[in-house]
Amino acid sequence: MRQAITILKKLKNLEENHREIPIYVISGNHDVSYSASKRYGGDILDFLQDLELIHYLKDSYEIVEKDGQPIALVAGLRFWGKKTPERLEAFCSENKNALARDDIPKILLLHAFLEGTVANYDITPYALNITPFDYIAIGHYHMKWPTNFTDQANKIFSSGATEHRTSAEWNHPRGFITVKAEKNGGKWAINPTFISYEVREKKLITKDFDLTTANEVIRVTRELIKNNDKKEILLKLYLTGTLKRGEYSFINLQELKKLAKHALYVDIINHLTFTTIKLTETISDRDAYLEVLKNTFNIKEQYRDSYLALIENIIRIAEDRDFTQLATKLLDDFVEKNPDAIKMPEMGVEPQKAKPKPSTKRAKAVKKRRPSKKLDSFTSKGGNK
Ligand SMILES: [Mn+2]
Repeated sequence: MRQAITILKKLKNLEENHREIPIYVISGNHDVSYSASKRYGGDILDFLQDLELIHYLKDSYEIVEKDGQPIALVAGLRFWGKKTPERLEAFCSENKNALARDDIPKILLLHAFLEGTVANYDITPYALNITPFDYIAIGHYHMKWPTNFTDQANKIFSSGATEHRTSAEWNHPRGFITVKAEKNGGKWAINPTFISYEVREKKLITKDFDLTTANEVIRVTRELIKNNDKKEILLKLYLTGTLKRGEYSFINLQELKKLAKHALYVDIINHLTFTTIKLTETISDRDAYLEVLKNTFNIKEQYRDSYLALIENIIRIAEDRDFTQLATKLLDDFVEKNPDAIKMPEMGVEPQKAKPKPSTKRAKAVKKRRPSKKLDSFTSKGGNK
Protein backbone atom coordinates (compact mmCIF):
# COMPACT_ATOMS: atom_id res chain seq x y z
CA MET A 1 0.00 0.00 0.00
CA ARG A 2 2.81 2.42 0.86
CA GLN A 3 4.53 1.54 -2.42
CA ALA A 4 1.29 2.29 -4.28
CA ILE A 5 0.93 5.64 -2.53
CA THR A 6 4.56 6.57 -3.31
CA ILE A 7 4.16 5.79 -7.01
CA LEU A 8 0.70 7.39 -7.35
CA LYS A 9 1.95 10.57 -5.67
CA LYS A 10 4.68 10.84 -8.29
CA LEU A 11 2.08 10.66 -11.07
CA LYS A 12 -0.14 13.19 -9.32
CA ASN A 13 2.59 15.77 -8.83
CA LEU A 14 5.08 15.46 -11.62
CA GLU A 15 7.90 17.68 -10.45
CA GLU A 16 8.50 19.36 -13.79
CA ASN A 17 5.20 21.16 -14.21
CA HIS A 18 3.05 19.93 -11.30
CA ARG A 19 0.61 18.57 -13.81
CA GLU A 20 -1.67 15.81 -12.71
CA ILE A 21 -1.91 12.57 -14.64
CA PRO A 22 -5.29 11.20 -13.57
CA ILE A 23 -5.35 7.47 -12.77
CA TYR A 24 -8.55 5.53 -13.40
CA VAL A 25 -8.81 2.21 -11.62
CA ILE A 26 -11.16 -0.75 -11.54
CA SER A 27 -10.99 -3.65 -9.11
CA GLY A 28 -9.82 -7.09 -10.21
CA ASN A 29 -10.77 -10.40 -8.68
CA HIS A 30 -7.92 -10.20 -6.14
CA ASP A 31 -8.41 -6.61 -5.04
CA VAL A 32 -11.72 -6.36 -3.30
CA SER A 33 -13.97 -8.48 -1.14
CA TYR A 34 -17.49 -7.10 -1.54
CA SER A 35 -18.71 -8.34 1.83
CA ALA A 36 -15.65 -6.86 3.58
CA SER A 37 -16.10 -3.66 1.62
CA LYS A 38 -19.68 -3.41 2.88
CA ARG A 39 -18.73 -4.19 6.49
CA TYR A 40 -15.95 -1.61 6.58
CA GLY A 41 -17.68 1.01 4.43
CA GLY A 42 -15.18 0.76 1.60
CA ASP A 43 -12.17 -1.08 0.30
CA ILE A 44 -8.50 -0.51 -0.37
CA LEU A 45 -9.22 1.31 -3.65
CA ASP A 46 -11.77 3.59 -1.93
CA PHE A 47 -8.95 4.47 0.45
CA LEU A 48 -6.67 5.48 -2.43
CA GLN A 49 -9.52 7.52 -3.88
CA ASP A 50 -10.05 9.23 -0.52
CA LEU A 51 -6.41 10.28 -0.74
CA GLU A 52 -7.27 11.71 -4.20
CA LEU A 53 -4.66 9.49 -5.80
CA ILE A 54 -7.00 7.54 -8.09
CA HIS A 55 -10.42 7.68 -9.69
CA TYR A 56 -12.14 4.45 -8.71
CA LEU A 57 -14.72 3.25 -11.23
CA LYS A 58 -17.37 0.80 -10.02
CA ASP A 59 -19.84 0.30 -12.87
CA SER A 60 -19.51 4.01 -13.50
CA TYR A 61 -17.87 6.51 -15.83
CA GLU A 62 -16.13 9.88 -15.64
CA ILE A 63 -15.34 12.57 -18.16
CA VAL A 64 -11.62 13.33 -18.24
CA GLU A 65 -10.87 17.02 -18.60
CA LYS A 66 -7.78 18.90 -19.61
CA ASP A 67 -7.63 22.69 -19.16
CA GLY A 68 -11.38 22.68 -18.51
CA GLN A 69 -12.17 20.82 -21.74
CA PRO A 70 -13.47 17.25 -21.95
CA ILE A 71 -10.93 14.98 -23.63
CA ALA A 72 -12.23 11.45 -22.97
CA LEU A 73 -14.91 9.36 -21.34
CA VAL A 74 -13.58 6.58 -19.14
CA ALA A 75 -15.95 3.86 -17.94
CA GLY A 76 -15.10 0.96 -15.69
CA LEU A 77 -16.86 -2.18 -14.58
CA ARG A 78 -16.22 -4.05 -11.36
CA PHE A 79 -15.09 -7.65 -11.59
CA TRP A 80 -18.14 -9.68 -12.59
CA GLY A 81 -16.66 -12.92 -13.92
CA LYS A 82 -19.23 -14.89 -15.94
CA LYS A 83 -21.80 -12.15 -15.39
CA THR A 84 -19.66 -9.65 -17.33
CA PRO A 85 -21.74 -9.70 -20.58
CA GLU A 86 -25.06 -9.01 -18.86
CA ARG A 87 -23.58 -6.35 -16.57
CA LEU A 88 -21.90 -4.64 -19.49
CA GLU A 89 -25.12 -4.65 -21.48
CA ALA A 90 -27.02 -3.19 -18.51
CA PHE A 91 -24.34 -0.53 -18.02
CA CYS A 92 -24.49 0.49 -21.68
CA SER A 93 -28.27 0.82 -21.71
CA GLU A 94 -28.32 2.69 -18.36
CA ASN A 95 -25.80 5.21 -19.71
CA LYS A 96 -27.03 5.32 -23.28
CA ASN A 97 -27.02 9.11 -23.60
CA ALA A 98 -23.54 9.63 -22.21
CA LEU A 99 -22.19 6.85 -24.42
CA ALA A 100 -23.85 8.32 -27.50
CA ARG A 101 -21.50 11.31 -27.71
CA ASP A 102 -18.70 11.12 -30.21
CA ASP A 103 -16.85 14.40 -29.59
CA ILE A 104 -14.48 12.52 -27.25
CA PRO A 105 -13.08 8.97 -27.38
CA LYS A 106 -14.84 6.51 -25.11
CA ILE A 107 -12.74 4.09 -23.14
CA LEU A 108 -13.85 1.01 -21.21
CA LEU A 109 -11.85 -0.68 -18.45
CA LEU A 110 -12.74 -4.31 -17.87
CA HIS A 111 -11.41 -7.18 -15.78
CA ALA A 112 -12.56 -10.38 -17.51
CA PHE A 113 -11.26 -13.25 -19.60
CA LEU A 114 -11.70 -12.65 -23.29
CA GLU A 115 -12.54 -15.44 -25.71
CA GLY A 116 -9.36 -16.37 -27.53
CA THR A 117 -7.07 -15.86 -24.53
CA VAL A 118 -8.16 -18.68 -22.20
CA ALA A 119 -10.48 -21.67 -22.63
CA ASN A 120 -12.86 -20.69 -19.83
CA TYR A 121 -13.62 -17.14 -20.93
CA ASP A 122 -16.12 -14.59 -19.60
CA ILE A 123 -16.89 -12.51 -22.66
CA THR A 124 -16.53 -12.66 -26.44
CA PRO A 125 -14.91 -9.98 -28.66
CA TYR A 126 -18.28 -9.71 -30.40
CA ALA A 127 -20.05 -8.68 -27.16
CA LEU A 128 -17.43 -5.96 -26.72
CA ASN A 129 -17.37 -4.82 -30.33
CA ILE A 130 -21.10 -4.03 -30.35
CA THR A 131 -20.67 -1.58 -27.44
CA PRO A 132 -20.17 2.13 -28.26
CA PHE A 133 -16.61 2.18 -26.84
CA ASP A 134 -13.67 3.18 -29.02
CA TYR A 135 -11.02 1.48 -26.92
CA ILE A 136 -11.38 -1.38 -24.45
CA ALA A 137 -8.57 -2.02 -21.97
CA ILE A 138 -9.07 -5.53 -20.66
CA GLY A 139 -7.27 -7.09 -17.72
CA HIS A 140 -7.31 -10.46 -15.93
CA TYR A 141 -5.33 -12.27 -18.63
CA HIS A 142 -1.62 -12.07 -17.71
CA MET A 143 -0.24 -11.71 -21.23
CA LYS A 144 -0.14 -9.04 -23.87
CA TRP A 145 -3.11 -9.45 -26.24
CA PRO A 146 -3.30 -9.48 -29.19
CA THR A 147 0.27 -10.61 -29.73
CA ASN A 148 0.65 -8.00 -32.47
CA PHE A 149 -1.33 -4.84 -33.00
CA THR A 150 -1.67 -5.04 -36.77
CA ASP A 151 -5.46 -5.47 -36.96
CA GLN A 152 -6.72 -1.92 -37.47
CA ALA A 153 -10.32 -2.90 -36.70
CA ASN A 154 -9.50 -4.33 -33.27
CA LYS A 155 -10.26 -2.13 -30.30
CA ILE A 156 -9.73 -4.62 -27.45
CA PHE A 157 -6.28 -4.73 -25.87
CA SER A 158 -4.62 -6.40 -22.89
CA SER A 159 -1.28 -5.10 -21.65
CA GLY A 160 -0.88 -8.16 -19.42
CA ALA A 161 0.29 -8.36 -15.81
CA THR A 162 2.89 -5.86 -14.62
CA GLU A 163 5.09 -8.70 -13.35
CA HIS A 164 5.52 -12.38 -14.14
CA ARG A 165 3.13 -14.24 -11.91
CA THR A 166 4.18 -17.81 -12.69
CA SER A 167 7.16 -19.40 -14.42
CA ALA A 168 4.88 -20.12 -17.41
CA GLU A 169 4.94 -16.36 -18.08
CA TRP A 170 8.70 -15.93 -17.83
CA ASN A 171 9.19 -15.78 -21.59
CA HIS A 172 6.47 -13.18 -22.13
CA PRO A 173 7.22 -9.46 -22.22
CA ARG A 174 5.95 -7.18 -19.50
CA GLY A 175 4.83 -3.69 -20.38
CA PHE A 176 2.05 -1.19 -20.86
CA ILE A 177 0.12 0.25 -23.77
CA THR A 178 0.03 3.88 -24.82
CA VAL A 179 -2.83 4.84 -27.09
CA LYS A 180 -3.23 7.75 -29.44
CA ALA A 181 -6.82 8.55 -30.39
CA GLU A 182 -7.49 10.70 -33.44
CA LYS A 183 -10.79 11.65 -34.97
CA ASN A 184 -10.80 10.44 -38.53
CA GLY A 185 -13.89 10.97 -40.71
CA GLY A 186 -16.32 11.10 -37.79
CA LYS A 187 -14.77 8.07 -36.07
CA TRP A 188 -12.10 7.75 -33.44
CA ALA A 189 -9.06 5.98 -34.81
CA ILE A 190 -7.06 4.11 -32.21
CA ASN A 191 -3.30 3.77 -32.43
CA PRO A 192 -1.90 1.65 -29.60
CA THR A 193 1.76 0.97 -28.85
CA PHE A 194 3.07 -1.68 -26.51
CA ILE A 195 6.01 -0.46 -24.46
CA SER A 196 7.89 -3.20 -22.67
CA TYR A 197 10.07 -2.69 -19.63
CA GLU A 198 12.58 -4.77 -17.74
CA VAL A 199 11.34 -6.81 -14.80
CA ARG A 200 13.21 -8.92 -12.27
CA GLU A 201 15.43 -11.54 -13.80
CA LYS A 202 14.07 -15.07 -13.77
CA LYS A 203 15.83 -18.26 -14.62
CA LEU A 204 14.54 -21.78 -15.01
CA ILE A 205 17.29 -24.39 -14.97
CA THR A 206 16.50 -27.96 -15.90
CA LYS A 207 19.16 -30.42 -14.80
CA ASP A 208 18.92 -34.05 -15.84
CA PHE A 209 21.35 -36.11 -13.77
CA ASP A 210 20.66 -39.43 -15.51
CA LEU A 211 21.95 -42.15 -13.16
CA THR A 212 23.49 -40.40 -10.18
CA THR A 213 24.22 -40.32 -6.45
CA ALA A 214 22.72 -38.12 -3.75
CA ASN A 215 26.10 -36.50 -3.13
CA GLU A 216 26.43 -35.64 -6.80
CA VAL A 217 22.96 -34.06 -6.80
CA ILE A 218 23.82 -31.97 -3.74
CA ARG A 219 27.19 -30.93 -5.18
CA VAL A 220 25.79 -29.87 -8.58
CA THR A 221 22.74 -28.14 -7.09
CA ARG A 222 24.97 -26.13 -4.73
CA GLU A 223 27.06 -25.09 -7.74
CA LEU A 224 24.00 -24.10 -9.79
CA ILE A 225 22.61 -21.99 -6.97
CA LYS A 226 25.96 -20.30 -6.28
CA ASN A 227 26.56 -19.54 -9.98
CA ASN A 228 23.09 -18.03 -10.48
CA ASP A 229 22.71 -16.21 -7.18
CA LYS A 230 22.20 -12.78 -8.72
CA LYS A 231 20.57 -9.84 -6.98
CA GLU A 232 16.74 -10.08 -6.96
CA ILE A 233 16.68 -13.07 -9.32
CA LEU A 234 13.87 -15.62 -9.19
CA LEU A 235 15.48 -18.98 -9.65
CA LYS A 236 13.79 -22.28 -10.36
CA LEU A 237 15.73 -25.54 -10.50
CA TYR A 238 14.10 -28.60 -11.95
CA LEU A 239 16.00 -31.77 -11.08
CA THR A 240 15.44 -35.05 -12.88
CA GLY A 241 17.33 -38.32 -13.00
CA THR A 242 17.67 -41.57 -11.13
CA LEU A 243 19.55 -42.19 -7.90
CA LYS A 244 21.63 -45.36 -7.95
CA ARG A 245 20.73 -48.37 -5.84
CA GLY A 246 21.87 -47.80 -2.32
CA GLU A 247 21.95 -44.05 -2.88
CA TYR A 248 18.59 -43.21 -1.40
CA SER A 249 19.20 -40.46 1.06
CA PHE A 250 17.47 -37.31 2.14
CA ILE A 251 18.37 -34.32 0.01
CA ASN A 252 17.61 -31.29 2.17
CA LEU A 253 16.14 -28.84 -0.31
CA GLN A 254 15.51 -26.18 2.34
CA GLU A 255 19.21 -26.17 3.26
CA LEU A 256 20.21 -25.94 -0.40
CA LYS A 257 17.87 -22.98 -0.96
CA LYS A 258 19.54 -21.15 1.93
CA LEU A 259 22.77 -21.06 -0.08
CA ALA A 260 21.32 -18.23 -2.16
CA LYS A 261 22.23 -14.92 -0.53
CA HIS A 262 21.14 -12.45 -3.22
CA ALA A 263 18.25 -14.13 -5.03
CA LEU A 264 14.73 -13.01 -4.17
CA TYR A 265 13.33 -16.52 -4.48
CA VAL A 266 14.68 -20.00 -5.13
CA ASP A 267 12.56 -23.02 -5.89
CA ILE A 268 13.91 -26.52 -6.32
CA ILE A 269 11.63 -29.09 -7.87
CA ASN A 270 12.93 -32.55 -7.09
CA HIS A 271 11.76 -35.06 -9.67
CA LEU A 272 14.56 -37.54 -8.98
CA THR A 273 13.52 -41.14 -8.78
CA PHE A 274 15.52 -44.02 -7.35
CA THR A 275 16.05 -47.54 -8.59
CA THR A 276 14.73 -50.21 -6.31
CA ILE A 277 15.65 -53.84 -6.84
CA LYS A 278 17.26 -55.40 -9.83
CA LEU A 279 14.63 -57.23 -11.83
CA THR A 280 15.48 -60.92 -12.01
CA GLU A 281 12.96 -63.63 -12.70
CA THR A 282 14.29 -66.08 -10.17
CA ILE A 283 14.33 -63.82 -7.11
CA SER A 284 11.82 -64.83 -4.41
CA ASP A 285 9.46 -62.39 -2.70
CA ARG A 286 11.42 -62.79 0.49
CA ASP A 287 14.79 -62.06 -1.17
CA ALA A 288 13.29 -59.09 -3.02
CA TYR A 289 12.02 -57.70 0.26
CA LEU A 290 15.38 -58.11 1.93
CA GLU A 291 17.06 -56.47 -1.07
CA VAL A 292 14.83 -53.39 -0.82
CA LEU A 293 15.39 -53.13 2.93
CA LYS A 294 19.11 -53.43 2.55
CA ASN A 295 19.75 -51.30 -0.53
CA THR A 296 16.90 -48.83 -0.95
CA PHE A 297 16.63 -47.53 2.58
CA ASN A 298 19.97 -46.25 3.59
CA ILE A 299 20.19 -47.78 7.07
CA LYS A 300 23.54 -47.07 8.72
CA GLU A 301 26.05 -49.95 8.58
CA GLN A 302 26.11 -50.64 12.34
CA TYR A 303 22.31 -50.87 12.51
CA ARG A 304 21.81 -52.80 9.31
CA ASP A 305 22.37 -56.28 10.70
CA SER A 306 20.09 -55.91 13.70
CA TYR A 307 17.43 -54.23 11.58
CA LEU A 308 17.60 -56.98 8.97
CA ALA A 309 17.50 -59.58 11.75
CA LEU A 310 14.33 -57.97 13.05
CA ILE A 311 12.82 -57.94 9.57
CA GLU A 312 13.83 -61.55 9.01
CA ASN A 313 12.16 -62.51 12.27
CA ILE A 314 9.00 -60.75 11.13
CA ILE A 315 9.16 -62.60 7.81
CA ARG A 316 9.72 -65.91 9.61
CA ILE A 317 6.74 -65.28 11.90
CA ALA A 318 4.66 -64.31 8.87
CA GLU A 319 5.73 -67.49 7.13
CA ASP A 320 4.96 -69.49 10.28
CA ARG A 321 1.44 -68.09 10.28
CA ASP A 322 1.02 -69.21 6.68
CA PHE A 323 2.38 -72.64 7.62
CA THR A 324 -0.09 -72.91 10.51
CA GLN A 325 -3.02 -72.12 8.24
CA LEU A 326 -1.86 -74.55 5.58
CA ALA A 327 -1.10 -77.28 8.13
CA THR A 328 -4.52 -76.87 9.75
CA LYS A 329 -6.29 -77.12 6.40
CA LEU A 330 -4.32 -80.27 5.44
CA LEU A 331 -5.06 -81.76 8.84
CA ASP A 332 -8.79 -81.10 8.29
CA ASP A 333 -8.66 -82.88 4.94
CA PHE A 334 -6.61 -85.72 6.34
CA VAL A 335 -8.90 -86.28 9.33
CA GLU A 336 -11.96 -86.20 7.10
CA LYS A 337 -10.50 -88.90 4.88
CA ASN A 338 -9.07 -90.86 7.77
CA PRO A 339 -11.44 -90.45 10.75
CA ASP A 340 -9.69 -93.25 12.63
CA ALA A 341 -6.26 -91.72 12.37
CA ILE A 342 -6.83 -89.54 15.40
CA LYS A 343 -7.64 -90.80 18.83
CA MET A 344 -10.87 -89.08 19.77
CA PRO A 345 -11.19 -87.71 23.29
CA GLU A 346 -14.10 -88.91 25.46
CA MET A 347 -17.15 -86.61 25.35
CA GLY A 348 -20.00 -86.23 27.85
CA VAL A 349 -22.58 -85.84 25.02
CA GLU A 350 -25.02 -88.57 24.12
CA PRO A 351 -24.30 -89.58 20.49
CA GLN A 352 -28.03 -90.05 19.62
CA LYS A 353 -28.93 -86.44 20.50
CA ALA A 354 -26.56 -84.93 17.96
CA LYS A 355 -28.36 -83.94 14.72
CA PRO A 356 -26.97 -85.50 11.55
CA LYS A 357 -25.90 -82.90 8.93
CA PRO A 358 -25.42 -83.13 5.17
CA SER A 359 -21.75 -83.81 4.59
CA THR A 360 -20.98 -80.62 2.55
CA LYS A 361 -22.49 -78.34 5.18
CA ARG A 362 -20.70 -80.15 7.90
CA ALA A 363 -17.39 -79.82 6.13
CA LYS A 364 -17.85 -76.01 5.92
CA ALA A 365 -18.76 -75.79 9.57
CA VAL A 366 -15.71 -77.82 10.45
CA LYS A 367 -13.35 -75.42 8.70
CA LYS A 368 -14.56 -72.44 10.68
CA ARG A 369 -13.85 -74.12 13.99
CA ARG A 370 -10.72 -74.31 16.05
CA PRO A 371 -9.00 -77.75 16.04
CA SER A 372 -10.33 -78.88 19.47
CA LYS A 373 -13.95 -78.14 18.53
CA LYS A 374 -13.44 -79.73 15.15
CA LEU A 375 -12.33 -82.90 16.93
CA ASP A 376 -15.49 -82.68 19.07
CA SER A 377 -17.62 -82.66 15.96
CA PHE A 378 -15.81 -85.68 14.62
CA THR A 379 -16.53 -87.40 17.93
CA SER A 380 -20.28 -86.81 17.59
CA LYS A 381 -20.15 -87.82 13.92
CA GLY A 382 -18.35 -90.95 14.91
CA GLY A 383 -21.07 -91.55 17.49
CA ASN A 384 -23.82 -91.25 14.85
CA LYS A 385 -22.21 -93.87 12.77
MN1 LIG B 1 -7.60 -11.22 -12.38
